[in-house]
Amino acid sequence: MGVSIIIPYHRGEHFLRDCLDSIVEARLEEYEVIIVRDVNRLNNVDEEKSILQLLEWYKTVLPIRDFTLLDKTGVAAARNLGLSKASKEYVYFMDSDDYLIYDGLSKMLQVASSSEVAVVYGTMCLTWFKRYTFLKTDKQEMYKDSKDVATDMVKRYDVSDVAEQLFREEVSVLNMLIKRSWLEESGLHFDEANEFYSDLSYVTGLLARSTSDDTWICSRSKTYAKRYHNDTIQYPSLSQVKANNRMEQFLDAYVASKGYIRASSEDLTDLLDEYCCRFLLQNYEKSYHGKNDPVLTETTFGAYSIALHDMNNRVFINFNKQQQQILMAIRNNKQEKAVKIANKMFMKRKKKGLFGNTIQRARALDKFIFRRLPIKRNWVMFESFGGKSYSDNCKYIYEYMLRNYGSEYRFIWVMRDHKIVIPGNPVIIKPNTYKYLYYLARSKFLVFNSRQPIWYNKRKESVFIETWHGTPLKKLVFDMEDVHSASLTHKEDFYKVSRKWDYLLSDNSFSTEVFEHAFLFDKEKIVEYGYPRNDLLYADNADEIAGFVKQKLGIPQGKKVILYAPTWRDDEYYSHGKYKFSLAIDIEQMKQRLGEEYVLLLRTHYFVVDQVDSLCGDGFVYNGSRYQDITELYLASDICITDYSSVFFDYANLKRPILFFTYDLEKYREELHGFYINMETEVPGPLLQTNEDLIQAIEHINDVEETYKERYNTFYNRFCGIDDGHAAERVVEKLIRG
Ligand code: C2G
Repeated sequence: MGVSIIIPYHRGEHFLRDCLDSIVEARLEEYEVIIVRDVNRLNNVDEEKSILQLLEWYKTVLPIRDFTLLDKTGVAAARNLGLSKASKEYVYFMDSDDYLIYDGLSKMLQVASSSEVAVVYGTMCLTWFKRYTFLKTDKQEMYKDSKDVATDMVKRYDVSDVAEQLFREEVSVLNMLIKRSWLEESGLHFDEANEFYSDLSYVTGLLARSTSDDTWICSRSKTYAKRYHNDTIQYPSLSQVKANNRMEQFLDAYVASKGYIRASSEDLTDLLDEYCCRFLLQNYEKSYHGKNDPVLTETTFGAYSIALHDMNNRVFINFNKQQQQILMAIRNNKQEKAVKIANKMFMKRKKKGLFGNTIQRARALDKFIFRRLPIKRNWVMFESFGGKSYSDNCKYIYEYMLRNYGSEYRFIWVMRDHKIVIPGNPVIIKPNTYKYLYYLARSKFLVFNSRQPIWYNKRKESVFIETWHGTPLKKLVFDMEDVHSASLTHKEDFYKVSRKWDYLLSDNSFSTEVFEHAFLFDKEKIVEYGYPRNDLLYADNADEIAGFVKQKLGIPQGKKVILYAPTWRDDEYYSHGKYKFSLAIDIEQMKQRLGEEYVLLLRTHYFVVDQVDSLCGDGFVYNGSRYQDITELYLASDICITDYSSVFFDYANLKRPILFFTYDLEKYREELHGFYINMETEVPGPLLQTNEDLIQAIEHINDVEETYKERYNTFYNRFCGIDDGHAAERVVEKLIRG
């Protein structure tokens, strides 16, 4: 009793690795893995080389047979070729971006071996995450070693029950263990002309050919993880591909499916017809609204009309009144009427949005009023960390403009807190208000340091300067495999938002390179001028500023300052964008051993919402978290402790000692983010795991400096080489005045 696992592959090595790893660990006995590569869809030769290497490696642990689709393309052709090569008693289709859950498939095989079964089909689990993350979440524990085969698996179905279950969800051939001889007798093939919906006619064909002697068994526990893709830009799944021929393709699959069903099988006919109506309703409205959406041509509309004509009236009862009206209009070939009803439904929803939803209302206001007003050539709008502070690159670009061209411009600052004092008397507005929209629409120059709202519609005449907020250590956007903390559509959203940036500021050539792949950003638009926020670190009056900052924070001038500025942790949060803070430093110990000479200045990341006031006030710990600008805190400090924050790239400009408190390095690197540089060998200071290590390093800070001198210099030259105190000047003179 063996199984041929058939996997079509065209792109996405990281997906395939997960898929094959899951087979390695599935505890299968007799099996073969048939991989059919669709080489016509590869991006380049390197991709080809790399996948061949990968397969060579996996061949050492798996019985892989690989084949290539030469003159054909598409998942249907790949599956047909795979089927023709299969040699085991059962076949099982997988997609290369999915993976098996534990030993589910081997249990399905045990069930198959115990009786004469045509098909054993498992239950799917839909997930956004890679296998590692999926298996780590507690919830998945329940699938592990789940019950024994007898209680867990064996549920016999008659074919109409199976059909009902499949048509209620999605008709797919995935996760079905099918007897090969039975399949061959059926003479079915996947329709190679159908790019998106070849599963429909194939599965309907299987159902239609099943007799009451053919047993189907369903597994109740989940055996297969089907992945959604959060990178729809580089790796869209078949269902995420934007294509305008979907309506035709679905209709072809529907017609072919209908051809397989025997006249007597009314149940199956109804299920298929209802499935078709649902597809039509879901896609009909889109077909005349969006740019990349499916198109419904007149001919196809006519063909759908004929299809609906042949359906039994009882099918329509399952839809609501308005849906029925649309279906009837299509059935009667009345295109105008169908559009009118669909539009009415659309407007009803819009109207609800217009009066009940702030974003919809804002959009309408922007479109119909603000964007029709002329753009103001001398208005410059600044936003730092979503309006959370007066800080970062934006602050220094603003202050340079204020000093040199103050009278020529009108400045607008986005600030959540109106009480923060900003020099130069700019217009202060709150984010996401009508005023915000108004200034966004009318300002010629927009200077931001993080993302602007996704709904922002840039005007051609405006200039959007994205200054970003740090040299990247942690992997960003398209270089991250899974996105844990942001929205699941983070990659697509980021892509859309970043297409509106005219310039992206970079601090060094390393960042430029990273931005190119992490943001899929055009190098031509990246300006490598250094960071304006680091200008202050080269100021002539740096000592004076340091004294002033200490005074403002109440730190005795005679004390040295240890700045502790960690980053945020993706898995420690209250809700999206609201992160927790847990202090890993033993303050009492540190105070006892270092309190004579030092104070500790705590600075939490701007995502963190926990207040640290309760930890301060004993003359040793000071709160720097409400301080607007961290660059001023750098100046006031003598040593910086950080972890995976981009803080150290900037701090290194001062050439003062940096300690890395990396007590959760493995977790952070492996699970949460991944890094661009090697922390062990490239950062300009020691990686310390415990409180004792930290204290000892500070007690012997001169030795630490000596040990890391050479590495610090290399680091400085690589990352701080452009910063010279004139970055703001370069931005303003070249991008705003130039
Ligand atoms: N920051 C701060 N206080 C901290 C940590 C960070 O004020 N305790 C500021 C610093 O200016 C830092 C910036 O926020 O450079 C970005 O913080 P990171 O910790 O690097 O994290 P993140 O916001 O995820 O940005 O390319 C940079 C990445 O996008 C990282």
